[in-house]
Amino acid sequence: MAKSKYEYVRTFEFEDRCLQNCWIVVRLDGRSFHRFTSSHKFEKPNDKRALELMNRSAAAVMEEFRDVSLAYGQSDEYSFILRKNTDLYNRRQSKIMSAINSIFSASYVYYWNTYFEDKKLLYPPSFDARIVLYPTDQNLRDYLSWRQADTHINNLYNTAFWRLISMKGLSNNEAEKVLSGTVSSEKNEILFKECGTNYNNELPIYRKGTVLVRKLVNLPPSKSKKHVICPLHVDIIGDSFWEEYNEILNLKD
Ligand code: DGT
Ligand code: MG
Ligand code: MG
Ligand code: MG
Ligand code: MG
Repeated sequence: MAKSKYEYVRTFEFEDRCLQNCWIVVRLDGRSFHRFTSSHKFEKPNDKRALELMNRSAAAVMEEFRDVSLAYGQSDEYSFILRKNTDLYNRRQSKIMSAINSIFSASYVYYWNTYFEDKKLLYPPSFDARIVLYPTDQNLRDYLSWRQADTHINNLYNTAFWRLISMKGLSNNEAEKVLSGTVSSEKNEILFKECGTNYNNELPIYRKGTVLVRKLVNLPPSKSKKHVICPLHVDIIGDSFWEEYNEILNLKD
């Protein structure tokens, strides 16, 4: 077919293929969720329904793209890990990142009512996205450790902050003063002594965030096996998770 004289505009497009042999990490983060969570009166510091809605939306991404081998979420963010040798969209960054963001954002709206039956969505939520490439398995594990350590630091602070307000009647400023300059062990102690809360008894989904993995399960009648996406709220910093799910790092093709 003859080319039109307009065809040349394609030469303005640029090559944005992700470097080969690297883990591809796509991280989404809610845009201005400070405002979104307050407009929708999310429970503080954690709204379980909101976290489950995030997990459902992330599972939708994994249902669509088999090359997403793991996802990790906390607060208003989700990270998707694509296997090193994925060929998805010829590894084109903009395609991968925009498709994942779009599936996730549309799912967040689509499933809103499943999780917030009594709450109307007041305006369209949106997410930003970035792609980061990690060349080594250690880099990837350190990335995920960084996100889970962030979950811990924020959740310990937020739990102590809101308990001081709701159980001790402190003002926001007073609670902030009590916590300023404290290290983790001191926050644990304030929670225990002042608020009768053992931090370790808080829900794992709040303390650890959510890891989505694929598990092979038996389907009883036919004894066939099927991959299902499972949410876990476990430590991913230590070695035991990676030993149990060793196929995530060792997948060849
Ligand atoms: P950004 O990401 O720069 O567009 O701005 P934000 O406002 O989204 O800031 P970010 O992502 O650093 O912080 C997430 C906000 O979402 C933060 O204000 C706390 C809020 N948030 C996340 N999960 C929950 C929840 O379960 N309950 C409540 N009440 N707030 C939450
Ligand atoms: Mg942000
Ligand atoms: Mg945000
Ligand atoms: Mg965030
Ligand atoms: Mg098209």
